[in-house]
Amino acid sequence: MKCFHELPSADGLWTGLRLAPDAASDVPAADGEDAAIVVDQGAIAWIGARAALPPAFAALPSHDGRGALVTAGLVDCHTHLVYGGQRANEFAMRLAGASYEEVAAAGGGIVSSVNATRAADEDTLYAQAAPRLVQLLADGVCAIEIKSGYGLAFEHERKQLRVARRLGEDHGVTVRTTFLGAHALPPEYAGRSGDYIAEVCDRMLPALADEGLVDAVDAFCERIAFSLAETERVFQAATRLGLPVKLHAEQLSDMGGAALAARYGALSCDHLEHLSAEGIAAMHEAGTVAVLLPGAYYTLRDTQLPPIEALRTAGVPMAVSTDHNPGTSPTLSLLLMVNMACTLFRLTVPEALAGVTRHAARALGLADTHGTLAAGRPANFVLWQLADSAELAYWLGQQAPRTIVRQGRIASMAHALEKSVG
Ligand code: DI6
Ligand code: FE
Repeated sequence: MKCFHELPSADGLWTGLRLAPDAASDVPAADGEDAAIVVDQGAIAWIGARAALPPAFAALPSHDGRGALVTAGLVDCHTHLVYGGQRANEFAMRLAGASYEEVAAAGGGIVSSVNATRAADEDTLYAQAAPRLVQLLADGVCAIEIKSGYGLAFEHERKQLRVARRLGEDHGVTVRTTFLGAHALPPEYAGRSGDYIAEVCDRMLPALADEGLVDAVDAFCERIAFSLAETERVFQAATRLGLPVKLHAEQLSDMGGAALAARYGALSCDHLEHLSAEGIAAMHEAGTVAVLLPGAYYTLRDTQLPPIEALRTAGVPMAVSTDHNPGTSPTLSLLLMVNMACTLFRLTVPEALAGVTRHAARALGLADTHGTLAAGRPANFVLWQLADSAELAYWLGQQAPRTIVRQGRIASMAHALEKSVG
């Protein structure tokens, strides 16, 4: 595979584009109008209706988009991409009737991935995660969150986060790392969750943050994971270090985690099948994004839908993500999640598309640089050979032809775009 830095530059004038609804934040061009984008030194220098192109740009080398639909680069705002092994055996157990909680109680679940992750060295973890990242990126993803949480001990959490950073550098993709030390209780701390939380807050987090490995802090607040009080200790530790927080909240039961997270100004609360009216109000008040994860809902054959209509009415921004992980959401297609968010959760197509662009960027604290197209932002956009933006949600597990511009480089060219020097 070509190293990212050897890929062709996207600099120049991109023409023959149709901006997808909601794709751009400051563009006068109407949806569907013949639009153009100027890329200069890896950033968007101008975007708008072709007819309004400033003459100074007209003579730049041009890339003919041939009528392609354009969206901002997609953002996958919740993944557990770096781990050892896989858990197909649990899939079989669940098919035979075992619940997620029963699988965990039988020694499976998160802890089995912890064992495989601890056993793998950094290069092995990297080698396993890199092809997964490549597959995710093929859907047009330009920014991704990667959580730790399968190490659950300092050196193993560090290993995961270092791999996440390396993946971002090598593949030219924006990676936001999230420390999820409070994901599960490691077996060596059985019966001593308070001691483990102290280790997470007082040793692991400060040292990892000191190494620049932590962009945000997350916890799993659930009956099978950590209590509300333990979660709050993690948030206090993050706040002391000036790090933003997020939370796996109300997935299996209503623990009141979302309201707690909102009190700490959380970037996002994720899962939310059992979210209460109080949680919604608190999230709205705090500007916290609701991250919906239809892959986990589907895999667990959950029947409790997240309160979509109430979130919509309250005006809480809704993001959609893969939650890629080996236990409950082994998917590597963000577009499949767009489809499922519509089909299973009844999001409208524009809501689901905003969920993997604008709102997903906001859930990562990247609203100023990712998720919409505007002059001054890094050039992250995707040209889709599709007639209608609804096709981004409609096709079920099929790859539409696409040209991906990521961090100012042409990362993939699914059809032959003409490049003529003007
Ligand atoms: N929520 C999830 O969906 C994953 N972790 C979490 O906190 C599941 C992780 C796993 O089962 O390995
Ligand atoms: Fe998750």
